[in-house]
Amino acid sequence: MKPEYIEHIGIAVSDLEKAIRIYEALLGVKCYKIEEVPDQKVKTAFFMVGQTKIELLGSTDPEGPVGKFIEKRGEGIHHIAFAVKNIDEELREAEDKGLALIDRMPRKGADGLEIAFIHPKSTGGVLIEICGHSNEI
Ligand code: CMX
Repeated sequence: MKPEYIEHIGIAVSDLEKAIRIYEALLGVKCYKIEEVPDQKVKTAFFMVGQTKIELLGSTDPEGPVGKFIEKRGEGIHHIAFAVKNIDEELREAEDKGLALIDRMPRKGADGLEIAFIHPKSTGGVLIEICGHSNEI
């Protein structure tokens, strides 16, 4: 994979409003966007830290990926997302290298990005997201 930079770090939280207040105090910046992603069963809140975002993930459904994660493992770091130039090429390359793709094709994620996930069982227990490069921020 040829990651350009860490696009965001996703953090699973059980109370999104409370977590927004904590991260605004911690980072000294305001949350710049709150967005629900029905497909992922999450409500997200974003902060900019340099070129990297912190993405707080509140679950909207206990059976969704973040709801199940919090139920099993509690709050905490949920995934690391890398920005790449060509997401289709990166997915093909990751599969050729034996990584377990959750998504064989990119899908629409939060903040206008094309995203795809790689299973934590093939990456040392860390859920990896790859994102189409964004020049917007
Ligand atoms: N990081 C590390 N391990 C994780 C994990 C995560 N984020 N989520 C689940 N796991 C582990 C579980 O602890 C469990 O481990 P054990 O087998 O050792 O108990 C194993 O993976 C299976 O967990 P599960 O609860 O049965 O969950 P599923 O297999 O049904 O799904 C996963 C796991 C990763 C495939 C699913 O969560 C997924 O597809 N994730 C990608 C989508 C996503 O996370 N969306 C939310 C973010 C959206 C956004 O950023 O916009």
